[in-house]
Amino acid sequence: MTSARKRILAAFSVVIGAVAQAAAADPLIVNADSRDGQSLDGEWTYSVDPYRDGLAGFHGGPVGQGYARFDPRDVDAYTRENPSALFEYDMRKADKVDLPSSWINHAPEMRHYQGLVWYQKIFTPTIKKGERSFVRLGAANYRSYVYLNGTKLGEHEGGFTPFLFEVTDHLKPGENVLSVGVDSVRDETSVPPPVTDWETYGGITRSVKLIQLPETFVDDVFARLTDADTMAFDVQLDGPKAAGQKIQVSIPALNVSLSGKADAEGHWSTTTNVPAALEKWSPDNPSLYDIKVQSGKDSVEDRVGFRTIAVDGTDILLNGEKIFLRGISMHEEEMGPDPSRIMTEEAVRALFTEIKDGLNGNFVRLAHYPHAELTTRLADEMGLLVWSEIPVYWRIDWTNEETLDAALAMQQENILRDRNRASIVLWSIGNETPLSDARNRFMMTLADAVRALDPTRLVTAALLTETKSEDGVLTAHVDDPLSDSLDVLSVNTYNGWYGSVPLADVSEVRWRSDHDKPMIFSELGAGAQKGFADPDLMRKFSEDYQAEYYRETLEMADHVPFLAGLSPWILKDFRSPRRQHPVYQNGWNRKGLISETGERKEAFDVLSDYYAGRAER
Ligand code: GCB
Repeated sequence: MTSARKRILAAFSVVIGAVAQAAAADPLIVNADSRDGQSLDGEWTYSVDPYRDGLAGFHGGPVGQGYARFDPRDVDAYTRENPSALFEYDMRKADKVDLPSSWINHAPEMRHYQGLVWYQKIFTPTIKKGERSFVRLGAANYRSYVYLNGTKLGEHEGGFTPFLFEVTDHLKPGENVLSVGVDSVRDETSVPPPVTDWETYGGITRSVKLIQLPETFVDDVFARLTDADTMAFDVQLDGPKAAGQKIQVSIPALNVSLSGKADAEGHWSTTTNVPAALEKWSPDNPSLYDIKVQSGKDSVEDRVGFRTIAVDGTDILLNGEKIFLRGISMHEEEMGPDPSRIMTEEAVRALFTEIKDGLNGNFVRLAHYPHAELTTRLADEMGLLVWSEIPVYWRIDWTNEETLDAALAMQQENILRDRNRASIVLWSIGNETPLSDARNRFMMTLADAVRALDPTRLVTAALLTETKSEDGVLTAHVDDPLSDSLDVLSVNTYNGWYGSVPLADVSEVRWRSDHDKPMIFSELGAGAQKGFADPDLMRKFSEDYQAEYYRETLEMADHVPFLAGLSPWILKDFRSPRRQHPVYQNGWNRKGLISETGERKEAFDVLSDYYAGRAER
């Protein structure tokens, strides 16, 4: 376990006012995008290192000088002065690329590369005396090794959450060299494991930023409703003057202005009555408020919505009222023939508009890992309820403590990044995990950790069920032992596509649950290649089959009394290396309701009409 990870996990034991704080961990820098500093996006150079020579010598000893791609030296200038020196790389002369972006589109030969790639960025910072500086990476997939001017800052495991290092003492005036080795290869102990059903997208896939802050700064803010009448704020300061420093929270549009003092740990919690003027956030009225938290020389601003989410028996209640989640699942992949996970605002807006306006949806499942911060911010702004998930997927190494640590760390990084997003209503702790005692223990630990960090949202996981004949009726029984630890039961169901239930029988399947809890169909779906019409034979992969599958399955959904929503699989065809049918797939999972370029398939209208009807009920 890295020392950074140990510090992160230590944070779980620091519980103040029932909400775990990031106090004991490295600084978090909430709402980092809004902070002063310098973008390190744009031009970088890169060099592949398939034998990982930049991590160790070939006999296992220290890295040889000739292979140390994290070394900031100008190799060309050095060899002019030292003609006998041997270097087998030169980062300054290496190919240039624009980051953030997965490397799969850097060059044709990178398309299927899995392994270590070194990146280098040369930049000149503006150093302000007395300020602290941090290098923050929004995400790099999967394991990162970060160096500044040849000094190792640290490592990070996990492809979808932000991490940062303080560089106050490492920056120098003039040219600085940031080097990042990113290794996309995962092993059996990783989260997710090596086998998934999506493209790995190795590389630095989210923005890199040099953040500059006063010596003592506002590190974390958690603003939310704890019940219909109470607005609560937790603020965490970081720095030598944190203890006892004054803190002010204001929301001008609501006339909220609160102040207090940080305790010895730099923490302050406060509550106030919900102002009468508050318009609660909902998909129909996604009202956001400017909030400012000021302390000493620092202030941080955000736009935050306030709402409650709860369950009552088999219902989900948003702001106290029953809501049916009209959703769809989505991978983090932009539309177009050749995506490389560049999630610009335009790219996310295009996908969300298809959900909101095209499908009449109010909900999106961001599968199967934390998506970009920009994405959850746009969900806040556009009015989509969000399911946010960590990649505890399929065959996890349940008995391995380090695997559990990795999952806990990812979950913490995700929740602390996003717990001010009103759109997020469900934290999912995993997807389709095979039953065992070890799995139950692992997942229950995750559920407890979610509640310690954020007791204001619902915990769920996508579960598996079997459909069997009971007294001559096809019956699916929700009996996963994890159910007791979840607020909302979610089930992936593919009768009519996978398994032996014929499509014509799907609408007859009955659902039975041992729990008085809401259930969501977190997945259902069938593949179709856009343009393949087959009305007579109705073969799989035809648009006709997919549309019929939706009609049958939605009819089944209508007979489930405890169903509180759906997020069918999936909005858009997405890249998946395990899908290689040469006629229909060619590396794409075809269960999208739109093709990879955004063309709607027949089933799109089936779901859109169904949701229009559901919205009326
Ligand atoms: C599932 C998985 C999802 C797959 C999907 C499929 O159950 O959760 O990741 O992509 O099925 O298409 O088979």
